[in-house]
Amino acid sequence: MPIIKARPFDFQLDLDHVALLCIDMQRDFCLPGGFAESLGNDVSLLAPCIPVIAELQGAFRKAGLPVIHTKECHKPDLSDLPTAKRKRGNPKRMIGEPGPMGRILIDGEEGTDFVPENAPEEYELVISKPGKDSFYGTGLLDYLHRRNISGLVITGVTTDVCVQTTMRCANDRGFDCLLVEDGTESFFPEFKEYTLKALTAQGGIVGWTGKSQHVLEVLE
Ligand code: TIU
Repeated sequence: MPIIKARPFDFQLDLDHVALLCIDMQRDFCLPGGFAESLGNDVSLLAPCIPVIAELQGAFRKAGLPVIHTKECHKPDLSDLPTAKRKRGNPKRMIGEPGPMGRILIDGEEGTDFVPENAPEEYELVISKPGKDSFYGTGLLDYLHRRNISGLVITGVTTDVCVQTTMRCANDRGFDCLLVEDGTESFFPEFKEYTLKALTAQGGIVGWTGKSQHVLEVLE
């Protein structure tokens, strides 16, 4: 089985049972005028992972391996939005309110869609999720079981929020997870560093982290 150099030790990439998971590469998080900026974040901090994820997506597609996309969003009638989440952070624009890219974090709006560089192909699975955990309120687990997937190469934003939450929840559901270090970013660089360390401490208590270069080498 192909081996990827990783932390805390090598990761076995089982090419028959692996998928690339791209978490929330949405305009609302990555571009000015979106939800993340309305929470006071500097969205330019997320930019470095966009081309890295694009390259990984290309390599997975070329190898015929599944690429899965998540987007954090809510129904237009807000029936899946807890009041606590709507009010949290006292944002300039609350979820559901109009912004420069449509209603903030509402499924189907321009801002909720993916940045063009990381957009899904028509045939790829897109998971709309109301929370930070990609399994909560979604069909992700069923899909992974149906496809017989046991390993996830994880990318996306932000490292310490939706990415970390999803990786912990995937680990509890029995998946071997490799988080791509340069394929994820945070609004807080120190939180990214800390998260990578926390996930891999204690002999990989939650999983592995590794560089995109080593994943690409194996896929080629
Ligand atoms: N605000 C922030 O850092 N992240 C989120 O709200 N969602 C994701 O991480 N995708």
